[in-house]
Amino acid sequence: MSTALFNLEGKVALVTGATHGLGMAMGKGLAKAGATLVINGHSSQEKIDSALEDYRNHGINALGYRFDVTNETQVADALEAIEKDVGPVDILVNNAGIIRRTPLLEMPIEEWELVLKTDLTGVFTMTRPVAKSMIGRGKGKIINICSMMSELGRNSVGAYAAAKGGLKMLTRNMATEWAKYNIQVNGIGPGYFATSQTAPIRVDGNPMNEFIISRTPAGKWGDPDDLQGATIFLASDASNFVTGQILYVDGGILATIGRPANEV
Ligand code: GCO
Repeated sequence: MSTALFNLEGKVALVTGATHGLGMAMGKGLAKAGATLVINGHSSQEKIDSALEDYRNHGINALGYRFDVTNETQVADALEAIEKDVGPVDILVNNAGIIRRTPLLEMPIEEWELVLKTDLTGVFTMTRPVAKSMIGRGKGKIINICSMMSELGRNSVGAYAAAKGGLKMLTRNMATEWAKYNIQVNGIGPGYFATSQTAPIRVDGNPMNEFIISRTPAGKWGDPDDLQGATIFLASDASNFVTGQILYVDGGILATIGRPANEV
């Protein structure tokens, strides 16, 4: 079988929130498949610079741009700079996101709005100008990073679940409206991965740690690099007739109701 289908040479791939964790792993995967990698970060230039050094240590000459995906002016300015530096974006991975773990009855409205704005509206504001440019070139790939919370609820992550549930449907509607322009829009739903975002619930003694390991048929937390295959597939010609799909990479969590603790 030819691997040309998965070859991303000549493609410019922008991954938002790619200074660490899942975003960095997916970025490295796209670069390994030949893409010119462009990363976004928001919190600090230092974080972007140290991430770029990490990429260089892996033989990847990525470019980094600091901007807020929810700010349309900053997005427009960044896309203009990216197009001048490396060309228009062919592959967009909307990974930037936050989580707040607060029960709904106690969640301040500001916290609710910040999570929905970053994790859902941020995809809308980041994607529209990129999609317009892709329409002009008659092709494009958009990958939205969803979650188990696109399907399942969990105590304390209500705003995040609302955003990720909404993102699943935004993905399907973008796919519906833009398929005629040869733009494929799909989602990846990571299960529970060992990242800084899950670190608070992945510590020994935290009941969530044991629960996730027992609830996941694979019996372990995912390694961020486990997302690279799905990302390359959805970014490549191998998925040219795949759109509006959410590919869950979750070690089997969504496939099962779980098992009793003492069942081997
Ligand atoms: C949590 C976790 C999850 C995971 C991921 C699962 O608190 O339950 O942080 O949200 O990060 O989104 O798909």
